[in-house]
Amino acid sequence: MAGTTPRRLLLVIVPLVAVVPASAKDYMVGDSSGWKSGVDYAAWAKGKPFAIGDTLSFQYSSAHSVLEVSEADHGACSASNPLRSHQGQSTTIPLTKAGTRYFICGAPGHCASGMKVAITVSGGGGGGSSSADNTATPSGPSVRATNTKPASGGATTTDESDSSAAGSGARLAMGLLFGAAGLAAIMG
Ligand SMILES: [Cu+2]
Repeated sequence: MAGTTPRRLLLVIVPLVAVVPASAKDYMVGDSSGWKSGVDYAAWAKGKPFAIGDTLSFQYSSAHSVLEVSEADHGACSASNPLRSHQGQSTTIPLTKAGTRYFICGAPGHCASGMKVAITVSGGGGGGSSSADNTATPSGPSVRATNTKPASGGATTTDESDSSAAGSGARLAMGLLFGAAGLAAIMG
């Protein structure tokens, strides 16, 4: 009874991979410019899909620092009451929860000359509609699953009934079914 065809294996693997969210991303603040004066960090941060699990990486010279501050202190460039203070020319900030976090440089005048950035982290789980892979159906919290299913389904289930042009929900259900069946085949 070792009848596990390669196709079955594929059907198992694809759904499992599709469900796992895109791997955590590390954002180098300022990209190749790093953390220094004269960079427009608002422009840098704009539109970036910061998500829970991602990290910020600040790379800077010893002239600078990274202070996490309140929204008010970010707006006022006040370094006198930081929530957290980082030095050492390389600082990695894990984005552990949804919300906006504010960072400025603690060196006098640097925040005013642009060393300030606000990072808005979107909610975790399925809510990440701002992820890179929102192509067709921006409908529910399971956007990732439904989006990837038609592509993989069309590619792999050639001999199965490919007739269902109606509704990605049916395709999703089918995909899960095939996945479960394949899993059962492997387990059993
Ligand atoms: Cu600075």
